[in-house]
Amino acid sequence: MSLTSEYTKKVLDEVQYNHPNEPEFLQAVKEVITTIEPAVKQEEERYKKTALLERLTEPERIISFRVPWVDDNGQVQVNRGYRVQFNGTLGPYKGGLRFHPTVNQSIMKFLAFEQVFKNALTGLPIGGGKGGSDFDPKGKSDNEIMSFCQSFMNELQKHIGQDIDIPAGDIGVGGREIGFLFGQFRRIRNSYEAGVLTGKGIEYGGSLVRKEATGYGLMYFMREMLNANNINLQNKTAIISGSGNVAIYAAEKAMQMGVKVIAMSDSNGCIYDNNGINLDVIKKIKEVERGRIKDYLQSCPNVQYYENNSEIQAIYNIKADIVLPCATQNDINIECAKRLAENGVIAVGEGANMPCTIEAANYFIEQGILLAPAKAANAGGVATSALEMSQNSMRYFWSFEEVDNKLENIMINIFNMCQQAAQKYNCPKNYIAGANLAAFKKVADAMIAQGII
Ligand code: NDP
Ligand code: 2IT
Repeated sequence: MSLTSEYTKKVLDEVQYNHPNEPEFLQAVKEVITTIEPAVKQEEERYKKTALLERLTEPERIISFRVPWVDDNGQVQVNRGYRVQFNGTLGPYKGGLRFHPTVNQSIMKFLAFEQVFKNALTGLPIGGGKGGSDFDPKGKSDNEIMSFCQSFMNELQKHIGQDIDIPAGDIGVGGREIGFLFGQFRRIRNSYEAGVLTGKGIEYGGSLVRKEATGYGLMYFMREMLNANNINLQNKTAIISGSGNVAIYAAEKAMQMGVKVIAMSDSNGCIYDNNGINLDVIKKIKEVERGRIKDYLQSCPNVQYYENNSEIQAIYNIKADIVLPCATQNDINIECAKRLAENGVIAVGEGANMPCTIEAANYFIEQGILLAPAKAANAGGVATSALEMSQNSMRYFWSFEEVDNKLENIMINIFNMCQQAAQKYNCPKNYIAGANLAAFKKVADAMIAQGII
């Protein structure tokens, strides 16, 4: 798809010129600008005059800081921390923290940029932000994780608050890390500001269903998308990349919906069990032992394990009806997309953020393979984070069923918004365009209402 408006072309050129070393950020911006162009054209003069797209693609603030900490050998280590406060028009900045050695400014900016649109789709009052560090939690002791989290929070606490910016988890940040971060925040501030972080433990202000929310929400969205195309999930097979928080609870809900999950992975390789994966074993390995997916063979020796050793990750060679990329960005490139299409995939649901390259996503749409886009399909996590904030403000909590019902309704609404926007702009099965158009309209209107900020 090429741009036809002078204004969108100019903005995209400028972003490319200004950030040549930020490929992930450029990719995310390019996808949004190309798909929202029809809406931009309708109000081009107004957007141009108010530099709406220039403001939309420039973060309000980027914070980057040193994180020194002491390892178990007494050696001082230094990492880099970030918080990108991208757009606070709809509410306080909201978005996760990622701890992974690949973290850099480009990845932080792409994630924060996407979060602005995702959060708009939830319909809840949250702006978009993201943060994290190049710290690698793998192989670290609990003591090292705590030492790092405390040092990270010593700096981050200057920039967050329940009405300012509310971090949560992402890759490498789960309940354990949020606990250490919250403890340090509380200690420094000497105040119990429960709503400053989400994904907290249930015993100290966390919400039921937050742990499950991204994966469950993904499957609620998938069900709606498939229903709208007269396809039933029952008895379909699925492969799920990753075996972390999103992958595990996508698998759990998929199984509850009658789907047979036959493969899951981590960055080393995948397990394949044609009889269906035993999720209890995966939970034990990943949530309790923090082990590798290969360890699955110790409990279930008769399954296949394939190491990743080529451009296409091993899991994507397995034939299935449904593919749920739930690991990381750009997992599925064009070669991988073609392989999946050859294998007869019906639908792809993006649990991870930007797991498909632009070429791969366009290829799926051209081939009539249904694609549930990340900004919409994985919004259940942040939506439930916003429900956690509501409960913290009320100093109250809801039951599992109450939160789950709210989550389900939010995901149904998000699907309907994507579908309606896609229809309105004449691209009926392009839910990426639908998601971006619906979210853009909301953020743009609010930005204009708030003046030149
Ligand atoms: P976790 O840390 O719990 O799990 C990440 C999983 O992805 C692990 O299995 C990990 O394998 C795999 N993975 C990570 N990086 C790579 C890589 N470079 N190559 C191959 N595999 C990799 O993270 P989450 O489940 O929370 O997050 C997964 C995705 O979902 C991310 O894209 C995240 O941004 C997105 N997301 C998360 C939400 C949440 O609420 N947590 C909400 C919305 C989106 P290994 O152990 O080998 O590294
Ligand atoms: O990418 C995401 O939406 C998340 N990691 C969840 C963010 C949140 O604030 O719950």
